[in-house]
Amino acid sequence: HFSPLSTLPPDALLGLMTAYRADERSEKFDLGVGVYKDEHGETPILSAVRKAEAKLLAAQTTKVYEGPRGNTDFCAHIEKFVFGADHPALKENRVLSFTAPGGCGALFLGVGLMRRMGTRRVWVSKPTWPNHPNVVKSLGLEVKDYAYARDGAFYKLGALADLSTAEPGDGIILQGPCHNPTGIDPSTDDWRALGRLCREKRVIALLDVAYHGFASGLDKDMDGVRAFIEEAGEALVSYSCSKNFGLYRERTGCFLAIGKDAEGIAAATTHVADMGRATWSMPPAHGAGIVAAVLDDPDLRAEWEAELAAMRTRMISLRTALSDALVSHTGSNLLAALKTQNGMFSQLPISAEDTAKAREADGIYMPSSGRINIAGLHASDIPRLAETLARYLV
Ligand code: PLP
Ligand code: TYF
Repeated sequence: HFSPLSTLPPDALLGLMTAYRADERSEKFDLGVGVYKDEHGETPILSAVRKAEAKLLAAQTTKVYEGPRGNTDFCAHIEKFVFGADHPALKENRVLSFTAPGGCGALFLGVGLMRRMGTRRVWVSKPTWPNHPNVVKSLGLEVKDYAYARDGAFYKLGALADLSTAEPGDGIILQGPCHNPTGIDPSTDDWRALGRLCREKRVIALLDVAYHGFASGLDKDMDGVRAFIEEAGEALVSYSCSKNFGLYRERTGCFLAIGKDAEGIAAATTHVADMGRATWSMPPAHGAGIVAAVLDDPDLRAEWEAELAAMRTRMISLRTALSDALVSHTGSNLLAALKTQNGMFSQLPISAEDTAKAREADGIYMPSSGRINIAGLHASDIPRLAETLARYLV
């Protein structure tokens, strides 16, 4: 009975993770799946998270359902993170927020809501994180792509030219700070231009924020998103706590929307609740409870912010060292752009064929797109890695 199904190719990144673990060579480099690692090559539980979790477990009296929005205290914190604590829309009932199972659960709600609003096509950046087109297609919508990067920087003219052909009612996914896979982010002015375009063309945007705090800092990282919202007047937002709270497997995310009037948001709320009910019924509680416990307690919050800053600083220093080493080996200034990029990822100018060679011959694990996860490196790896990689980049 299952015979009509063809076999799908495995998820490239998850396959790479398994292959890296199975590789018995003593010298190997993991530039694959996007998880943060510390200088010991581990992805530890943040200390603020551990303490909040202990508090939560000690105080918890029941496991009964929280309700369709999940943890509303958590939701209120994420609203402030994204829109800013003083945003008038918060008081005017022009926002909605739901706890979701990870950033991906929130993405699913966002694209699902677009679909219910009549969207048939959704624009994604070229390149983008493969799960964006995956979610769009799984909901039966058509994927369109817009130019995104050129010479290591945001290609504003190309993006705006492609998007000028958008039709009213189309959707677009834009990534918040630390674009996956390029690390290239639009400037605040670029975000404004994108917001104006969406308003003029009546394109509904889903802003995907998965790396809040990994670029420049908690407040600064939202400048672009907030500028976009100011121009566009409305937006959907998917927010992930997987990376910035290190809560990956707890599946902790938030879906938000901001609109022009309370009526529209009230109606949208019923649809988001309906989609949640039809899929997971109620969102998971544990991760959201931890985040709320961290953010509710000034000491834990300060501790988390310091841990987040340490992750960010480490990534920036690895980025700088890798970029300098690659420039000195290749003589190519293109690789200097790595330093201007944000977050865990950058994309190297390498062919898919050479990524396979680098893996087989040199134990360098990266997906065929040439995306590298800089946060997977040790500082001591960089001289050897850069020397080996450079052979493929010149
Ligand atoms: N969006 C982007 C661009 C991502 O890179 C990720 C990464 O993991 C997510 C969303 C959502 O992650 P999760 O569902 O694990 O919270
Ligand atoms: O891009 C990454 O590496 C992370 C983790 O299907 C990830 O976002 C990778 C693949 C996937 C889900 C998450």
